[in-house]
Amino acid sequence: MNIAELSSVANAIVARQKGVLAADESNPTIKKRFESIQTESTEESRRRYREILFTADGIERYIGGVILFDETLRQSTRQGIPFPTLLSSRGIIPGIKVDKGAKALALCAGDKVTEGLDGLRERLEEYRQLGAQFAKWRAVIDISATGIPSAFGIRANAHALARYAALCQEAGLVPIVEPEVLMEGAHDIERCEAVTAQALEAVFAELNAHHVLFEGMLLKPNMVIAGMKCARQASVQEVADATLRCLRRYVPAAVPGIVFLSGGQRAEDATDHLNAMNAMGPQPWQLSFSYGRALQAPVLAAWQGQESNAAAAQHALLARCRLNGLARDGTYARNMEAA
Ligand code: 5MM
Repeated sequence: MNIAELSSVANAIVARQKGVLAADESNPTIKKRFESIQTESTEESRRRYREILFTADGIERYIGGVILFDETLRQSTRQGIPFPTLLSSRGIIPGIKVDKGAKALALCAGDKVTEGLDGLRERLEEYRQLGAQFAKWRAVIDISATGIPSAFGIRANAHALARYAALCQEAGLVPIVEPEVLMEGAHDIERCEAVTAQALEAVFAELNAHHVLFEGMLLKPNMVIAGMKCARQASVQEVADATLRCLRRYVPAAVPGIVFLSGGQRAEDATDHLNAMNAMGPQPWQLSFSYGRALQAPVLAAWQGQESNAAAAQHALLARCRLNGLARDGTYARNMEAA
């Protein structure tokens, strides 16, 4: 493991004003996204859509890394330039989603655990040769029903995340560690904070036990937020306060960056929340974004699967990236949305 290299890649991804574009939708997920714009999901439509994203002018100012799906890492532009080569040439670091999704945890009704550890060492070697410099693994923690997650469910996911992270560092890839407490459900913000705290505590204990170097990783957590169906939605400042309180308690200062997922928040809300946290002054870690839907929803809406809309889609992506770049500095304001 080259500590200096890992730490330099992790820091480059969260350099000033920069964050991550999560474009690692698995085929079932991208199919759903395309269905929302009446577009068929084929290998070529997925390739073209990702090409539109990755060739958008100016995004390199705000995007330090892009997370790719296995298929996308192997695809190329129309001119035959492999996507990882294209991204690297623009100063954007290519990354790869390496988990194989969340499955039911045996004998633990309602809990899920993310799979993908078998053969991971060999896959990481191949991904590195294909140009990936970082990886991502997502654990899914559902809190929509009583009794879940169980303490064991949290531990099983934390253990898997730590085994993945150690394998990544051994292979010279920066692990993005993503324990996602889902927004689905009617739970209040207090319950989200309690479960997020439990998850982060377990994750960092396992990372430590597995000798993972905190300086050479990034954390991708949920924000602390009320469930989508909760009658009382917290204010922007309440979300910022609760999220920072929780992170300060459980995330070591040695971690270079925290790159939030958006989890189904509206794009403007995800930007607003990130901005509010950065406006609260310097923190031990960079506070940034690794948004999927909150960066891409406006792009899909502009694109509609039509080649004639490609430029508009790229414009929408750059606009969203720029606003999140401002939120990295705490200088975003809602009235900039119309500009
Ligand atoms: C982009 O979506 C990622 C892959 O999802 P699936 O494995 O379900 O297809 C997802 O892991 C994503 O990176 C994070 O959830 C962040 O995306 P959001 O949309 O929550 O910002």
